[in-house]
Amino acid sequence: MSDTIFALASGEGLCAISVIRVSGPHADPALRSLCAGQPVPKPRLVALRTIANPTSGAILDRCLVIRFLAPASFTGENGFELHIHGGRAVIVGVLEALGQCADLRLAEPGEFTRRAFLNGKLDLTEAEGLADLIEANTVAQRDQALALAGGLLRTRADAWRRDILSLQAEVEADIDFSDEGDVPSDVAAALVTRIEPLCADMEAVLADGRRGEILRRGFTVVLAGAPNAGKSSLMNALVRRDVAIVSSVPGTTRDPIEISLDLDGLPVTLVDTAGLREAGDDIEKEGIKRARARADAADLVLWLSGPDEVYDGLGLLNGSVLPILSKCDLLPADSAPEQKHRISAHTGEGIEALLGMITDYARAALRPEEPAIMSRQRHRQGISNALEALHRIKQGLPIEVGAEDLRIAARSLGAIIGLVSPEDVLGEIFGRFCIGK
Ligand SMILES: Nc1nc2c(ncn2[C@@H]2O[C@H](COP(=O)(O)OP(=O)(O)O)[C@@H](O)[C@H]2O)c(=O)[nH]1
Ligand SMILES: [Mg+2]
Repeated sequence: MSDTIFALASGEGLCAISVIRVSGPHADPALRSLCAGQPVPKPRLVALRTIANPTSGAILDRCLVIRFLAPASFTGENGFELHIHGGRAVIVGVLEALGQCADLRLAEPGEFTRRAFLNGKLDLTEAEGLADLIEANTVAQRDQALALAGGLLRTRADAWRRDILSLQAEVEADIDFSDEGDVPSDVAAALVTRIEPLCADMEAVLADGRRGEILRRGFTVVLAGAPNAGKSSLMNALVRRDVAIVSSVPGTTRDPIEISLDLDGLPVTLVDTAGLREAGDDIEKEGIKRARARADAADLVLWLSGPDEVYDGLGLLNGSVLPILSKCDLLPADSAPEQKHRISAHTGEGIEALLGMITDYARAALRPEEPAIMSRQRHRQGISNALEALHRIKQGLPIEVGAEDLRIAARSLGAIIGLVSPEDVLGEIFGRFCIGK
């Protein structure tokens, strides 16, 4: 029998109502001792109850209670929720009282969702979708999390897996009964043709430019250029508040500074870096090294150079680079326009337009109108492993080897949805949840 767990499910800090959830076989006795002398609420109906400490009898709150009976609950176990007043003393009092109830203990991070998974209430991808939903900061992240939590990847992976399992059954029957003539003997020959559409389907899903993963972490825009090019000033102008150090001393910004923005529902992370140039002291060298690493990993680099700039490090960078002419207020009004986007952090010229351009780049990379099927490396790995096994079959190995590869492919897809999930994989996934989820 599993432990009965409890936790504060709502956030810390001043709030009107806080939610405490309890799940496990001893939930009902605990509820009875908290609401001593009052009727036990009917399952799934909200009831108003006075909660008291079972040991001291001290009244803790008058609050709403919802009781759940297994299996009709989030975790699939017996449980209840208390919607108490949000004061610190109320929360602490109720948590203490629960701790005094027999066989109850504080939940570990993600333990409620882990139980829901173990009780078959949701699969691993749906659990990950819930974790993403809790962390979603922008509309596009929320939409993707809802799609994952709603079974978008599970449905797809499961359909592939079923197709592969039925092929596997045919192939194994063909191996077992090949002398008896009661199964089609051309199964082996047909196998390669039949896995072809599966391979094509998986390849199409894998060729997504990792947009689901980028959407989860945010589209990263790195501001790069020589020291004094105006990167930190531009960062401040873009976020409209003083977040980065603006200074006329070259090499001031030594550590990358990150700001997360919501641009039209898209998560965008701006990174201000140390200027890229030759040398300086050791600390600056390290800053430049980090700046280079960030620029190489960026989804988009804004390469800044001022009107008087001679150093052009554009060639140093890989990937998408948007060249920017900074400090354009220093140019005479009649100067010939360069083939660069002109901005001035001082006058604000070109800043709105630049935000629009960044948003367009992010939208093109993330394509938020259509939810991504994969949003984690784990998902990509599972599909790639399955695909690799199917590709081996196409090399025309003996049918017994083909049967084993089908088994590997099915198992890799099963791992995505959590049909085969080693303890360390589960620990890794659920350990990242917050306590109370
Ligand atoms: N005239 C003018 N000066 C600027 C502009 N942006 C930055 N500066 C100046 O250029 C110097 C370096 O700016 P900073 O943002 O620290 O550059 P960074 O080293 O690239 O981060 C500072 O003296 C800023 O005041 C601008 O748009 N116009
Ligand atoms: Mg700077």
